[in-house]
Amino acid sequence: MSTSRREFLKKATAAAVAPALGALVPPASNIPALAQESSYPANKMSAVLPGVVSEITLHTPHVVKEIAPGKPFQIWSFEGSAPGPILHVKEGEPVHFTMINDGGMPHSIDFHAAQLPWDKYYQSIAPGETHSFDWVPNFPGAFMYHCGTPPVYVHLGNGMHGAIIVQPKNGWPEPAREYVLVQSEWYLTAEPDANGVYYGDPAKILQVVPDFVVFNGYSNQYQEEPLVADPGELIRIHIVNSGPTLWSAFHVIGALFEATYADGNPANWQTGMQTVTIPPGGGYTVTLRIPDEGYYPFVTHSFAYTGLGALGLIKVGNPPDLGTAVAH
Ligand SMILES: [Cu+2]
Repeated sequence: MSTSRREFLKKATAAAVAPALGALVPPASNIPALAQESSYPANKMSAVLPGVVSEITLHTPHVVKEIAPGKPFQIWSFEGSAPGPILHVKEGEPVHFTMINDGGMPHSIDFHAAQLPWDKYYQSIAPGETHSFDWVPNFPGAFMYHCGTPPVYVHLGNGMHGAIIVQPKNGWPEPAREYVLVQSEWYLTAEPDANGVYYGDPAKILQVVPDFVVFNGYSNQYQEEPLVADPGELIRIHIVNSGPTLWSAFHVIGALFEATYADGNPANWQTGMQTVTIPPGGGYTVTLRIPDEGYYPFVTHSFAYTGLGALGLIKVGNPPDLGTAVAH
């Protein structure tokens, strides 16, 4: 298939899906009007859980990427995206970590999965400096990592956060299709600069008036590119809430969670849950098995925020185009 044909189909699918979902969550009035298409790359990422590593290197470049259609934003990043890369390590296995500050201002690291003295390991390093240490993840789970340089809410609000998944020593009882979602908020300056670029607005972060609430950094990105699964297949989703401030009420429309694990630890098991509460700075792992083919939206069920970009889809099997299904 040609690129233009593929692009056309992608846009056509998105256009067909959008009205149906629009009825579900009317856009909130404080979403800024869409600007012209920009030439900046989209801050999108795969939600698929990557393989386990024992070496982690994080650079801290400041980059401009679109965080929603027509909304280029200056991100303070780990490795050029926000959230930073999904990290996956194993319980009990040593991790060698290196941070290289190429961001033009002090930055730091804080691994929620680690047990380390803050005054020694989590201090800011200056631009041009490198910081390295070894640590061992002693608890399995879905954890946040972030820059902890003051003011922390500004470094978080500008994108310096991510998920580190610690695989249980003995693995999970059953293999599954595994995804990782990081929920976070974006707070934009009222106007872009001369190049059309928006910046983080510290006052709005403190007032908690987000322009976007998103999964993995980009508004509604999994409507166009849904997570996929087969009917009856076990799906395991690790969710981290990076905030900076809002709670997540994670819910999958049309499904129930077979198992839920607070902070992603297999010991924290519950069953039959409909919605899980994830605090800022916390995580959850949920499993579900969806019997019937179709589209299953996942949201934060905190509905003042759902329409700000916190709605994705799980596509189970090969259902007909959603727009067509609704239209007929
Ligand atoms: Cu920082």
